[in-house]
Amino acid sequence: MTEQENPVSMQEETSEVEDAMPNGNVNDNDNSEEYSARNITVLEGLEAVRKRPGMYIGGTGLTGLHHLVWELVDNSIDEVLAGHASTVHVNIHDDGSISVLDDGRGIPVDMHEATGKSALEVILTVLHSGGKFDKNSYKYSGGLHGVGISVVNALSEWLEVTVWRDGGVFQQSFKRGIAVSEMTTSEGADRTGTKIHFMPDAEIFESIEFNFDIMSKRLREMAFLNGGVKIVLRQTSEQKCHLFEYSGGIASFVDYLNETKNPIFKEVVAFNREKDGVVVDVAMSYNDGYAEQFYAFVNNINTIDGGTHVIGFRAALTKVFNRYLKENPDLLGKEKGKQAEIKLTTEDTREGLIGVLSIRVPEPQFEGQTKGKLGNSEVRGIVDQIVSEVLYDYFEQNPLIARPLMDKILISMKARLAAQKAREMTRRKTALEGGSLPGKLADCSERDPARSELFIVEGNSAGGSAKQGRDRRIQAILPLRGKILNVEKTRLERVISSEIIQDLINAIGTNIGAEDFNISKARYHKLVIMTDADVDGSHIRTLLLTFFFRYMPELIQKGYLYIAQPPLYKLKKGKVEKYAYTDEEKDKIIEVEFGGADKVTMQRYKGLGEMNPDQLWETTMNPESRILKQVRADDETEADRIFSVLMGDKVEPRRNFITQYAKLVKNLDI
Ligand code: 0RA
Repeated sequence: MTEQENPVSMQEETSEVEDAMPNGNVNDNDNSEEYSARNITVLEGLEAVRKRPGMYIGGTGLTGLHHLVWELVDNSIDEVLAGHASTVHVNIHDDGSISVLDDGRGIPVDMHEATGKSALEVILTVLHSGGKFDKNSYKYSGGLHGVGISVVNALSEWLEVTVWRDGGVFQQSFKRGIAVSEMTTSEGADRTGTKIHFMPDAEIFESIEFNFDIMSKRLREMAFLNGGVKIVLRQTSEQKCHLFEYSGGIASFVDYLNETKNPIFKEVVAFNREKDGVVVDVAMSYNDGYAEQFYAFVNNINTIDGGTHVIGFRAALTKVFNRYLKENPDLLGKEKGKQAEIKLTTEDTREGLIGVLSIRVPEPQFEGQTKGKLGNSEVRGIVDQIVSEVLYDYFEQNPLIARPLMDKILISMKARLAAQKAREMTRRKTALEGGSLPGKLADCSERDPARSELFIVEGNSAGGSAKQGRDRRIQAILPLRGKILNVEKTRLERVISSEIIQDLINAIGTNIGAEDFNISKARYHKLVIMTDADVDGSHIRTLLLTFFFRYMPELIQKGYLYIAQPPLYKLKKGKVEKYAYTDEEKDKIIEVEFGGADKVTMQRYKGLGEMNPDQLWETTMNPESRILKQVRADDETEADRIFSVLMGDKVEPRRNFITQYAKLVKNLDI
């Protein structure tokens, strides 16, 4: 794996072109001449795109904006996959514009006799220009991908294209999709390739600011999914540069995810097969943890809601392990006799699994609200068959991998059965006692979850203040005594037998676990973690976040989880009292509001318990004046790595992480 921060060379590869065409300086000659028939087609196409951008790029928010880049990068990656290019450079320029450069063959520039236009201009201006020049007509295209460069052009305030081909340099400029110059030609190109440099149109997008981290994450993913492609992302203004190149493809992806885990076997199991036009690529590994991390892609698009390919994969996995067990009953040891009763479920085969499934389907149907789910029914059987066959053969030929893995899966099965028993007991207890709200919970009177808040409060004394200070109509308080379990190092059966965790689960009402978790049973739509502003408090907060991330991730995705921000200081001068939530704010209040430190008294709050109920209400709980930070996990892969590193049991990555990010650690969990 090669990823570098700020490598030595920050040179722009094509500086001579940059100089010849300064950013944004496009020749402004809005054509007033009569449009010929061909231009009308162009205009109609552009208008359609500008009128309903959502139909082409999914929306005009951050996702839609970044879609412009993915569209261009897809085209360049195709050129690499076809064997004509090696590298794709993506630059975020100082003015916020983007360029995508490749060293491929260059977009064709030959003139069409009939229209008097170059192929280049047609590709850039005609929607779905089709035919010979439309590479998308025969590639595997995904959801909104492959809509064409013309869509990017239509949604750009300006766009400049440069092609190096046949020893010449060809350039043309556009404004909002319309050519504002003829294609220019000059001699003396010593390379081939294509560069597209554009400024998104602020009239179309809610914001035109690109996000380096979003781009880095997706480009890394693209480099994994298209092994061998080299992608360089640069942002000169920030001196940032990431280089992604993974010759091992998705097996490298699994290696990357494994960095923070203890794999059961070193080798990543990886294979690639094709059947009925569907290409199936699998890479997988197991570790000694309990969480599953599984990513599924269709035509390079992350299918976060799964679909037929994932169903096929899971069915195959369960089948293969059950079959292997049947053929190798000695694995059961003393319980050999019970073989007939033992049936592994899909849950058993998913504990500690790190897997990437990447398939290519000629005509994918994406379903669901966010189009994150594959619907093609034929895919299920194809994936099932390929994975069953290949994986079973692999296990037969590699008993040194298969046997320890089977041992692990049998342990998972036993844990599942034990947890099931424990849950049944809890359910029975619940039924007997008629409702299982924890005794420590001071509930609110409101019954509508959308208007109810639960404060999860560290320590009993702070819990007492919170109970007295709260708005009892809408705010419930659950005090936690002591530290909660580190769920990263504990398996489910112990997690759910912990009293603190049971209180938490019962108060929230959703239950946990793949089968039992039910978001619609959430009793509050705001869960607020309120801990002291000291080391212990931040540890408890991280433990709680780990629990929510691992066992109730949907709460985070729905935006239900928050962190309270109690003030750090109380400042007083005469009768005037002020609260400061940061050190900067403290300095500012002293300077600006109190006119200097003279006669100012300052109290530093170390714990919530130091505030009386009124103060706690006013500073931290009152919806009118409080500050809450919403917990978000935009990048699940990164969040998983961070929790594994901080809470898992591998010391080395934690040490590296903490040294690397020492300054940032206080902001980690927001
Ligand atoms: C159509 C035909 C050919 C290449 C391309 C398009 C092409 C498009 C893009 C977009 C970004 N980079 C690109 N590189 C190439 C083939 C031309 C030939 O036969 O030489």
